[in-house]
Order: sequence, then C-alpha cells, then structure tokens
Amino acid sequence: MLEQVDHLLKEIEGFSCNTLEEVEAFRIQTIGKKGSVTLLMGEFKNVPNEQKKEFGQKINHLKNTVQDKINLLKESLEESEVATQTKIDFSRPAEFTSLGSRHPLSVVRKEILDIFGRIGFSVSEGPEIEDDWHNFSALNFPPEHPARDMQDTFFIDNEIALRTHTSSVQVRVMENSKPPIRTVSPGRVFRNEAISARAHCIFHQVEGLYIDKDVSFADLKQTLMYFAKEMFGEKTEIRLRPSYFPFTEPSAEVDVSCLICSGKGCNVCKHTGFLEIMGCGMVDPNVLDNCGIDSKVYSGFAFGMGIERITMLKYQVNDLRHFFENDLRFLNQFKSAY
Ligand code: 2NL
Repeated sequence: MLEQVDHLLKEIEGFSCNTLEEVEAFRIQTIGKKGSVTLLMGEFKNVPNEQKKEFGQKINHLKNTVQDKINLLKESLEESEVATQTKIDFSRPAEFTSLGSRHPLSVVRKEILDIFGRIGFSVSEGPEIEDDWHNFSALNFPPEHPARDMQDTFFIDNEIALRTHTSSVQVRVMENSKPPIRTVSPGRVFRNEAISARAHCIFHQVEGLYIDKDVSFADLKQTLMYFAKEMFGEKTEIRLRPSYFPFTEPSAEVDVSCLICSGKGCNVCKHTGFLEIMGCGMVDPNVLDNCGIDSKVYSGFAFGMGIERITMLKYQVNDLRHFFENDLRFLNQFKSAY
C-alpha cells in the first residue's frame, strides 16, 4: 500500500499539460470522486495499524501535492490564455522609426561658416527685429533714400522693422568691438515680396565683414576666390562686375563659372558661362564712422550672400519654395549630406 502511494506521487510529480481541459481531466483522475488518490485514501481502513501513521502522512502529502500541482498549472495556463486573448504578438519586430536629417539650408550654412572659419572669421548673430539705425541709418541709407523702399520692408512701427539683411548684426559688432574684425553673420531676413519660384518673404543670409588697417580690394577678391573654390570646387573661377550698394564703395556683384558647363554656356547659366552668387564691396567710410571706427585709420570689405541661392546652385534646386514646404520627398534627398 505504501509503495502504491510512492508510485502515485512520482507519477503526479512528473505530470504536465498544455490546456485547462487537461488540468480538469487530471483533477478528476486523481482527486475526483473515483480518482486514484481518493480511492487510495479509502484504503486507509485496510492499512495495518502499525502502518497507519506513515500511510496517513504520505497520503496527506500526496493530496497536497496534487492540489498544488493543479493550482499551479491552472494559474500559468490562465495567464497565457489572457495573453493570447489580448492579441499582442510579443515576437513581432519593433516598428521602424526613420531618423531625421539636417535641412539643406542648415547643411549649406554650416559649410559656408566652416569655410570662413578656416581663415579666421568668427560667427556673430543678432536680433531679427531691428531698429531703423541698425538696419538702415548706420548703413548709409539717408532718410528718404529710395533704397529703403527698394527693400520693401516689413515695418512694425516707424522705428522698428524685421531686419532686411544681417548687416544689422555687423553694425552691432562694429559698435561693440575694436578692429581687427573678421566675422560672418548668418540669419533669417525678411522682405515684403510676393512668393514665387525665385523670391520669398523670408530667406537666409550670410554676410561677412573684415576690418583692419590697410584692407584692400585685392584682399576681398582673394578671400572670395578662396570661398568659391572651397564651396564649388578647385576649378571654379570668379568674376566681379561693378554694382551699387549704399553701404559699400566701390561695390560689385560676384559671379562663379557655371557649375554645369564650366563656362561653356548652358541653360542653367543662360549661355553666359557664369552664375551670380553674392554682392560685395569696400565698406563705405561713412558706415565705419557711424559705427565708431575711424575711417582714416581703418578700411574693410564686406559681402553678403543668400543661403537659398547658394544651395540652389550647388544642388540644382529649381524652385525656392521647396525649402519652406518640408516635403519629405525633397528633404530625404539630403540625407547623406552632413
Ligand atoms: C547681397 C549683397 C552685401 C554687404 C552685403 C555690408 C555690411 C556692413 C557694411 C557694409 Cl556692416 N556692407 N554687407 C556688403 C555688400 C553686399 O550683400 O546681395 N546680399 C544677398
């Protein structure tokens, strides 16, 4: 009888199953009314007296083991059933989230700043909302100068406007520091223009300013040539055409040899062989004096370029509006750029 108990205990300990139905069948087979454990317990009265104590202990242990086993199996199977019912597939790979990338204008702005950084230009920034002095008067625009209208400015009141160029930042630099000054000023500028493929009311500029004793037009030309070759390639050539700005004298427009046809003539350069990239000139002595720099001692050059224009030429973008629409089909094409 005692061996029977031991045998049954081994069997029960080794039992396992995968469904709640099987657990129930196991319960009936063991501790059900006609179950093996129940029947063995019924044998108690036939056990010889001297074995009753041992048998009683063993059969109680057997019964508890069965009950524990049933509870454990039920619990774990119910848990996994809840998991299946919630329909969560824990083996499914995580969803793919794509990484963003830098905006093309940021890529090119960094490239421009890096190029000038290598020849000692610092970076200066300033407010987008400016007073008349920093945006116009200090830069040699007389009160009724037609250039003020030419800019088509967004005025906030008589005195305050959204800056039309980042020269306003450089006026602040000149007012607050002593030459030598070598700085580039990147930033958003605002002009009240109708939006088209070539114009936008917001665009991005980098302006440069170099002031010291004996700065000459030759220094300007050499600096711009270095920039053009770094930006567009070693074979790039530059050409300066006389121009006019209120804040520089003399002034010039800067062209680079066409990146598509290398100067032979094509649709992009409209068969001129050249593409305009920026304006420049020697800082007008009035501007230096306005900003507290003695124009009899110091001279300087300055230049200004649109980041959009440089980007369009470099990456052959044909519509300015792409930069502001954030269409991923456009932006994704710059993923590999820095
Ligand atoms: C253009 C032309 C230019 C400057 C910007 C400048 C700044 C100071 C003094 C004198 Cl503080 N000049 N900047 C000079 C010449 C041209 O920009 O077409 N920009 C997009």
